[in-house]
Amino acid sequence: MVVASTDPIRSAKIRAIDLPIVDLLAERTEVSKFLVKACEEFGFFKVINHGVPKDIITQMEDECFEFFSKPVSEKQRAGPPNPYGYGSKNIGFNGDVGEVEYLLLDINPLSIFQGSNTISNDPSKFSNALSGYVEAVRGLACEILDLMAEGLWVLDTSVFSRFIRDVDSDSLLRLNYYAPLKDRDTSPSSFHHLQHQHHPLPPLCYHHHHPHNNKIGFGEHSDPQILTILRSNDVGGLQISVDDGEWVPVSPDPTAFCVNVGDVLQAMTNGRFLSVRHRAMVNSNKCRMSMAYFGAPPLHASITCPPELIAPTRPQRYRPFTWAEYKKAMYSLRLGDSRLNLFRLH
Ligand code: GA4
Repeated sequence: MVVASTDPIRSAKIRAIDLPIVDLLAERTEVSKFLVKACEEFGFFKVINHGVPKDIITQMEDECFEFFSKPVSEKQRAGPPNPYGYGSKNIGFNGDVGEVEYLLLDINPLSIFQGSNTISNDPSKFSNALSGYVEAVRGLACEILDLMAEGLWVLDTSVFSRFIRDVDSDSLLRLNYYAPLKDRDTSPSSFHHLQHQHHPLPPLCYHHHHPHNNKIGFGEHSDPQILTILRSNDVGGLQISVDDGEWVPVSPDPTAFCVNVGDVLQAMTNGRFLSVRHRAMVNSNKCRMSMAYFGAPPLHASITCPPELIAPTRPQRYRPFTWAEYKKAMYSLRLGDSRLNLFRLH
């Protein structure tokens, strides 16, 4: 991949549309302008030269793989996900299902170690990997949010990042594991798709051919929080919904982070940035692993948009609300329901 430092936004072909690629080493004002454009047009972009050290990512991914490789009965010790913990197939509390196993992690520094007892045989190794990863992606999220505020000409450039820097931030980390369907083969004949071959294979990870598999791993939804920073292995599956209702696949890139706008950021930008619907499909042959950091406000933070983003031609679109109120709405609805519309003024 050629990196042109003067051109922070470049194009990666993903069949029908080009997903913006933001190079964080490019010139700051250029980066902020392009970030705004990407968020207004797509709500999704990839970030390269993000500064998160490779070993921090690898350590967390190794822990993730180790966990999902365990026997189900052991994984279940870390469940059910209410709201944190291990879950399989059931998503949320209102009957949503998907072909996915996941671990929802409370990343409050005080809870990190506690929670890791049921997740890992070496809880301090797990919690060290987790806190290192979370600290790095939180830093990246803050940097991106500050750049966005600059690009929007908002005077207080920390309006967005302040929430996720707050010690009471309700941010979380989600680890997802999408095993290829129907693959209960006993011969681990082909597993070159796995990045960490030194690990024992998880039970459902064997290579098989199901060319026309379009099972949904995690159904369509928008992310409720401020910003999502997603890292996946080299296996595709993420799709985003574009204007015309078409689903567009996002090509996997383990060296980049895929970033998307959440509902709260759409509200805080008075609807300028889009919280776009997306979903994850199960790959027919390979295991997909992803790690999503969701940057969220503290429960009692009041969510409003800065005055600079309101104009006679763009009146205030959402009423102020707290994150606690928003969470209540999100847990009472189905995964695919639109929550932000409940807070629309007109
Ligand atoms: C979608 C984004 C995050 O993965 C998540 C999900 C959460 C969950 O899995 O518990 C929710 C979903 C997500 C939105 C609506 C509710 C809550 C499942 C669900 C049906 C962790 C989050 O914050 O909201």
